[in-house]
Amino acid sequence: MSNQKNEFTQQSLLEHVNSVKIADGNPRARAIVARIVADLFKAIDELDVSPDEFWAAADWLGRLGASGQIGLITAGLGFDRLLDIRMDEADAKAGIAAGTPRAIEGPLYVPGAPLSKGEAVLDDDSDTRGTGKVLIMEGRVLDHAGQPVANAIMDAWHANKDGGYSHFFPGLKEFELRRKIETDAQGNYRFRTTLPPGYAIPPNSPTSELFSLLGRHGHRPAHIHFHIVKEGHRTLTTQINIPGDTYIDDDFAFATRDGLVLKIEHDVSPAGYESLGVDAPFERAKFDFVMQLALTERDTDPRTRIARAVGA
Ligand code: MBD
Ligand code: FE
Repeated sequence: MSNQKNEFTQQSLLEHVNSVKIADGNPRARAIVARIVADLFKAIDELDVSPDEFWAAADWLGRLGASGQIGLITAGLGFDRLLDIRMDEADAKAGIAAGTPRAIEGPLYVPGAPLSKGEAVLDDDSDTRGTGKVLIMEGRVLDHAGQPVANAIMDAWHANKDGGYSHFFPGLKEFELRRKIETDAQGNYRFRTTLPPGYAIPPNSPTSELFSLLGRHGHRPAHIHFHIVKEGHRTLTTQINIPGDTYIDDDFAFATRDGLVLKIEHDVSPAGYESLGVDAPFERAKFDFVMQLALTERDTDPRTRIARAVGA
């Protein structure tokens, strides 16, 4: 009898890849990888993927990782929103009051922004100041029962006039257009900034390469991100959208939500807003954020999504 131990069919190779081991490893990791490998073997066979197609994809993945754009692709292919939908479903099933709709963190949150009490000027050190309309956003942070949350720490961050975020886009200052605001005793916050434009994925990049193959655009409507932390409450990660944007219902990252589009009042008088550096009529939006009750300590984790996942 000839030794056939190292000869495989597609099926026996798959079974071997997914069963071979010298130690238990991590059973959860083994189960997930086994499933993904099985699905990919199947896709390659059913779609008759050629070696050139496979190796072009492998090259693209390598370049994607090196470019730091994995978080753009996860968002653009709907995975970030999928995770939010699943969390919404889990809350509904468990009867947990929803609060302000969650919206994806995105790949561009940076912890450590300068902190101020009650109010902040996001655009005070930014070249973006003066390039667009002034927006003042104000309101309260409330708990699940509608009570004010004092001393909550709110991070707000957004793009500059060119759609670029500090830390990721050349030429911006360290925490430009990123601030932390601590709510006052009544849960109030307010800030001034320059209304941001939308965002577009970088041209000539692994992300734009895939999007052009898919015949898709890489635009997000104008938005501002928030991350709100307070002990006893579930960390709230969300975004608001600026109404009227061309892409308001066509976000490449699927992050926009109907409940998060601001209602903007035009030409508001600057009286009472002098501390925010306004001396002419501006755009104002009132918005209250509602936090969910924390059920576990992990719910209150203040870190970025990646740090939370890998313990950094
Ligand atoms: C962004 O500004 C953003 O918010 C997301 C989710 C993805 C890419 C760029
Ligand atoms: Fe963004």
